[in-house]
Amino acid sequence: SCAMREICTKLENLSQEFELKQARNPIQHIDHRLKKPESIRNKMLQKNLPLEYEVMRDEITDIGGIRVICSYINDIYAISNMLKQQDDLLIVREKDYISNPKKNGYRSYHLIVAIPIFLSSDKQIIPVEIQMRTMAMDFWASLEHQLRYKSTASVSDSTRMRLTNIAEDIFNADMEMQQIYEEIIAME
Ligand code: 0O2
Repeated sequence: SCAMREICTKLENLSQEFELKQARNPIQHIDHRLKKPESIRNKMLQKNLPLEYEVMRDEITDIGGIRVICSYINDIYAISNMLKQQDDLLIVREKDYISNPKKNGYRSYHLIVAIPIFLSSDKQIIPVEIQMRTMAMDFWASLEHQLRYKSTASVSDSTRMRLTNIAEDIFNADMEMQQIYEEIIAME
């Protein structure tokens, strides 16, 4: 939670700077959550990992999770590049599910960063997962998460296909909005 707080502060600083310098803020909002012990346990079991503290510390990199909701797709890459330039952050992993969506249609940009946390007697390097997506991608992912991803009930192939098609439509809408925005900016 310390690591998550530090990264949230970094994102809030960027957001405030944008607010001051530019006519619009590419960050719509920032959410964060700490993964519940039950979810950590389930994830370790799913990955066939032994339920040991050291294994959890090394393998589960999204105990602290931050979600950054952006206006346009290009904003996501802009924010991610800014974070990558911060030299106290270590980039552990980058997963671009926007350019390479998951088979079910899931789109989002994931960055796992690690940050040093200074405790009373030692320094720990703690990972945090940052998920960045547009408002439209977030709408899909939030509902799909409830409907299918976490559900034990089986979902038919045709329902899966419908969800994938909606994700594709949403991506096309995001691209179109981005284009409209760029056209309007170019006219100013
Ligand atoms: P929760 O409840 O959101 O925390 P890997 O690192 O590749 O071994 P991992 O960590 O599953 O495995 O990586 P991945 O695929 O990048 O997924 C990380 C998180 O992205 C998930 O965390 C979800 O939050 C989100 N996510 C991934 N795939 C989907 C998807 O198909 N639909 C939705 N709605 N969200 C997805 P958790 O821990 O699985 O779940």
